[in-house]
Amino acid sequence: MRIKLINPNTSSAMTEAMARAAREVASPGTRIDAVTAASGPASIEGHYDEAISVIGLIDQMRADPDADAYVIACFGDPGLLAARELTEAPVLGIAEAAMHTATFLATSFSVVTTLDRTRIISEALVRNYGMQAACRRVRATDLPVLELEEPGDRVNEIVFAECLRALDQDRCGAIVLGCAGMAGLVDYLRARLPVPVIDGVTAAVKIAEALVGGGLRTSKHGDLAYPLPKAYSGSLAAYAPSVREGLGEQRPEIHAAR
Ligand code: 5HY
Repeated sequence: MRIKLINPNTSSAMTEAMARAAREVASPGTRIDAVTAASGPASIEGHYDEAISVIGLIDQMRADPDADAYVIACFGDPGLLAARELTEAPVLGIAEAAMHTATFLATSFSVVTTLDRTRIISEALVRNYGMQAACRRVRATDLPVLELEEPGDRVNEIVFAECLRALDQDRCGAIVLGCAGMAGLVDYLRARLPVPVIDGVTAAVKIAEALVGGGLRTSKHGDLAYPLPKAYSGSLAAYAPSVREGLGEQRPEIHAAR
């Protein structure tokens, strides 16, 4: 199977680190196609960055409509439900994937993320995903996302220290890493922490394999049905959902409007 791993920020160094982590856990028959958004923010550190990043994400999906599954490799899960509307292939967001994975391994977890404003956004995701009962706390390290591009000793130690505080103060049973750029820190942290450390990129890849392997597809009933065909105007006209015919029903396709 082929999993399309899309980094919605424009850091190719971060994409390469995520691709390495994803390939390490992928099953022998799985190909990871990792791509970086061609347009959008250098890093995603707020609601505005997230909103704008969705265009670069959609561009990458439209450029490759036949992947077996898609992974949105940003902890804010930007555009997750929009992306699910566009395809029947499973689409995984790394925050959702990581939080669910944590609940299979522990009764509680804490998230360790980057900036304080990201902490607030992650807390909203916790509520959105119904994870309040399991998530003890979301913790910020005050590390900007791009400092994780080439993590060195300083970054490792800052994240590790916050994980230790989570174990000590939150009494959590697992740690969820709250940034795609932390995928490369997993081995360092797992070697030093007595609890499961969950990185969303690898969690999402393994869940994608399970869903595809189990023959499961994204629902096309209700709100995840294909977007309704209609005109879009101005600079976004090319993103208008259109209709492809001939499959027994008329349905918009992610590649139809290219
Ligand atoms: C991420 N930002 O995973 C997020 C998370 C964060 O560019 N990739 C980003 O720390 O805000």
